[in-house]
Amino acid sequence: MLAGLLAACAPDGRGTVCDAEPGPPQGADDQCDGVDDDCDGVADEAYEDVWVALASGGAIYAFEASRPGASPEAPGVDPRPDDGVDRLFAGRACSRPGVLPWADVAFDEAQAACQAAGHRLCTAAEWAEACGGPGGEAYPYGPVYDGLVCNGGAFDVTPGVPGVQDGVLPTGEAAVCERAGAFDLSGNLKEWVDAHEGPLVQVRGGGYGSNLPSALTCDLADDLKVPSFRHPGLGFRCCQR
Ligand SMILES: [Ca+2]
Ligand SMILES: [Ca+2]
Ligand SMILES: [Ca+2]
Repeated sequence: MLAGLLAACAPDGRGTVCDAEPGPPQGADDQCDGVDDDCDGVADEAYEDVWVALASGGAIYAFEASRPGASPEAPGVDPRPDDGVDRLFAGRACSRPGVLPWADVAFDEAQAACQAAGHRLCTAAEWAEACGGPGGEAYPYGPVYDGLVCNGGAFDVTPGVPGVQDGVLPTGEAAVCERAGAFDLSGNLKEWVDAHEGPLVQVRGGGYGSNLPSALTCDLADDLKVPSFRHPGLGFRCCQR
């Protein structure tokens, strides 16, 4: 065979063989796209989440958690086979701007998704600090309710259409619903936190269908769900120490 050729006839004359050595996989696996770019068996392990530091230590996701591969139009794909077997989602959570957040998620799934990313669910104290700030204000934007800042029930997600439409927005799209770089702590999706009261778990911040100002505050602590509860308006975010 001539030097420099990569393919040659097989010894038995049937087909060709290639003498190239397999190279290293190409590219870092640093996009939260659900693709295992470096073929190490884990998708998106080098993706760097967007964090906001907490004064008390540690950090919180700047955005409501999203699935790998989420886009502004679609919340990403759940890769669990639809075979009726009860198993947790195996993928990681991501903190990314401008994508539909991860909703319809049970407490154990939210916890597993944070752990798959190397993190954990936020505690109630971490979550409340990020939302209200060190002074414990009622809303991410200040002490006084304003229904047009965060995506609660009074917020219209399609202003061109008559009436007030409720629905989920891509992460961070309500750009002034923010404190210190953390978005959507009030409204958009409600969020699981790792705070248990008997058999129930706390859900924080209110959501796109929450009409009462009191249901959208940073210190709301009486929205309790069973851990298996799932809803299109309920998501989570992750924290780390
Ligand atoms: Ca990988
Ligand atoms: Ca990837
Ligand atoms: Ca939220």
